[in-house]
Amino acid sequence: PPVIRREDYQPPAWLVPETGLEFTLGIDATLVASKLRVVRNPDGSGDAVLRLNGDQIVPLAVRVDGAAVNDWRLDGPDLLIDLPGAEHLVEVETQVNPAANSQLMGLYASNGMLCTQCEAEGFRRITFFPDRPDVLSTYSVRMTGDKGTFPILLSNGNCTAQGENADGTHWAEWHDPWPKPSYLFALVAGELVANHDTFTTTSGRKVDCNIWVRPGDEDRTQHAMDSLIASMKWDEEAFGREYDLDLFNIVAVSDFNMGAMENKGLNVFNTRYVLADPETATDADYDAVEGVIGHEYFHNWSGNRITCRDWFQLSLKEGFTVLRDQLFSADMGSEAVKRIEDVRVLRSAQFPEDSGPLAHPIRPDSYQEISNFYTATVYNKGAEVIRMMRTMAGPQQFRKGTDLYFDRHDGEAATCEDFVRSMEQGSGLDLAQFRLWYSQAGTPQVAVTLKHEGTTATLHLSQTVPPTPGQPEKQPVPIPLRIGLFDRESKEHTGEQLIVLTKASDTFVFEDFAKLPVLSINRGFSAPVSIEFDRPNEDLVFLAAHDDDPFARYEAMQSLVVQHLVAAVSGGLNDAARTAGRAAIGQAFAAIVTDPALDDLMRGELMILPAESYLAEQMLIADPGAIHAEREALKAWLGCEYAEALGALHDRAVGVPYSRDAAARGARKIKSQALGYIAAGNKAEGARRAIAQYRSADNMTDRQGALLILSSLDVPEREEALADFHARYEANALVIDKWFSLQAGSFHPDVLTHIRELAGHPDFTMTNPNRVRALYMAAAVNPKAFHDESGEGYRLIGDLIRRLDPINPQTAARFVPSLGRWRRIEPVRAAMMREELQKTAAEPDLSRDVREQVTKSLG
Ligand code: B3K
Ligand code: ZN
Repeated sequence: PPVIRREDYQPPAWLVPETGLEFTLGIDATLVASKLRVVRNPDGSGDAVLRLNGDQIVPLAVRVDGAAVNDWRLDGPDLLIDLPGAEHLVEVETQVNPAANSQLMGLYASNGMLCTQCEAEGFRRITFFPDRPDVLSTYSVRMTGDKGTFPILLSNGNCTAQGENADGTHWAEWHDPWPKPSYLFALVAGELVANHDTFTTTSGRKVDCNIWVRPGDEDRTQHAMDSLIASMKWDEEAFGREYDLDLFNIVAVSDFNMGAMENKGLNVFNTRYVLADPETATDADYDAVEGVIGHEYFHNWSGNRITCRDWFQLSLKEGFTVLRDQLFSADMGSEAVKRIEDVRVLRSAQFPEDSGPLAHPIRPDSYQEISNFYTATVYNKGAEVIRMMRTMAGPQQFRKGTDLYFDRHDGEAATCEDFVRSMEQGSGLDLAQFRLWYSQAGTPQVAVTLKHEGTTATLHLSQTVPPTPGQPEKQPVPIPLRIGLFDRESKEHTGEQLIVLTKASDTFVFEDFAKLPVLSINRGFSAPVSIEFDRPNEDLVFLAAHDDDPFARYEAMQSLVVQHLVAAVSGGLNDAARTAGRAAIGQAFAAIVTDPALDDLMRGELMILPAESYLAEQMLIADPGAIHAEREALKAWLGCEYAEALGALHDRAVGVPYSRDAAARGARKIKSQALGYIAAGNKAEGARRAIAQYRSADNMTDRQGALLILSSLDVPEREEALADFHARYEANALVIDKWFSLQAGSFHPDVLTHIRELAGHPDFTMTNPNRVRALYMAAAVNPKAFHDESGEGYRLIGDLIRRLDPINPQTAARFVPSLGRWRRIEPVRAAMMREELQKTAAEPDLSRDVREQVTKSLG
């Protein structure tokens, strides 16, 4: 497959200022007639040929300026038309089969309704068009369909007219006044009901807000509506961005490849990020709904009003919008907890990407299939890169930078460079060297030493950016580090400072320290780097108990555990060292469990042990079996050693009645955390408490929390609870997803057998991405299942990729990176992982999506 390169960008030869689309809707045959006003781009190549992209469609009729023409031709999937003049009206008719569209790109059927997904290149599966983000057009849409099947007809912008025909069909016309790229087009038709509310913008525009769902689901939409209205208000206050249409529609669909899509005025969502009530959604689900609703809404400015020039600039909208949704969620809840969660996601999803065969800069240089670049690097590291600018500039200067960016590029298809330049000029930062963060892949490593002599503390920092595919040599990047130096006696620091490491290595001197201070570094995770700092356990215990930066406190606890487990796994711990290490961890853990000054949400966060994938990341070659065993052993030791305190914590939390306030959510969080440790330390006691919690639960957080514990235990209560859960929620697909996922994610000794049985369960289907992810993604990220020494876990995922690829290549490709980690895994497992990749590579009709990921993973 051809490689598309950033450096080859050419402006479009033709522009399409206006687009008219007429749909005659049918579940298995929809007719699409387009009317494109095309004009030669004065900044284009002057090419007389109009290239309209297509994908698995054929032109049924082609007209230019009203007359049928024959001098068109196909170039692979694309339609080429020779155009003599500077401006023409081009009309093309085509037909698609939504019911047969299992890829869920373009126009497809879900649950009897019709919907679209066009980003990145799905529009070309609906009609022929210059399907690239720098061709902006105003869209007028007319659709006609059976009134019974499609009572609701929606598209972007405003509904301008509607009516009924004598034959039982009806029609609607929609017009979107804002020019947009084709990837933001959307159409939805089907039986839907709305939760309706209004929001009045700061300048007085009254916006009708609708959350559309299938009849029966409307009672679970209030949280989504509240989140939408909160987002609209927040963006006005935090970024000065106001909504720009009189209507904002969100539609929930159950078959969807990712989370949601920011189509102009008509966001399409995966049901899992819309529907929530206490009975069926966990606290984490509530947070995810709020975060994703915010994210898609914020795209209206960072993505839609200013879009991307080409797909290499994806992080321009995604990284920035992730940062915006992170700041929003932080403002809606606990800033400290949100920051810790965001870092956990980055470390478990992005760090492995950065250190593996698929590593790429946040602004990639090339791709074969753009769908493969909707990654944690482009999204989450992209957000971290913009967050660093904010840290260096300060929030006020940063806002000047974003204001200038929005002002200057409104209505344009922009580049990452445009953003950086606006930020530079608006905020006053010099970002010359900082631009390397856009072009270099890999997580920088910062080695730290702190020395003390007389009254001087000397901090020495040195950085290396590891080589990544295609980038053997790296330059130093600017690394903003928030630091604090703590006096051991007073337990206070001398004031936080921001230092920026710009060179390969540098020294920073601090005066007036009678003794060696305790260094708190990368506070708030001010830079997305990994810190290498060898220091005594007592310093980490000190910070875990006293650091006033909540992230740093969490980090100290994590480092304490990471240091210990890495040493244990590498066989570097004698009995004495093991005992000393556990004692230090225990001391910090006990302080966390009992500290009356901590709120429970934060306590719950601090109690979480580092993920096995993050531990593996710390080792050049990891032995997943040993990591799992050591981590579980530590958990059991903590559970045993602190049984009493954990029991008391669980009892206290059980006594807090359900509500959505922070205290009650905190109680539920520590309830599940405590239960996990108790069960690890004492199976019978864990089972006893878990089944009691399960039976008395009046909300999904508690019920799922208890079931999660039970599903890992080999006890009779396990089957009882799982059967009850299934029977209770049979009719609710999102909850049945949980039922699949918690079993596939469990540490039960027979987890692989369970997964195999679940794959044959009547509720399992390969055509619904939520269900596929519920079973197989849970398995792929479950170290016990995936890395089972038999290799069964690798075969499971390999088989899945090969079976899913012909149905839904985009979703299939998402499973490849887990196998692609083989180079960092011990040789016996590595060989089995590689074998699955090779077996996949040998398939003759692999999609471009899977082909690219597999080839790079083997390469
Ligand atoms: N922009 C979409 C992602 C589309 C993914 C296409 N493969 C959702 C989002 O990031 O908001
Ligand atoms: Zn996004």
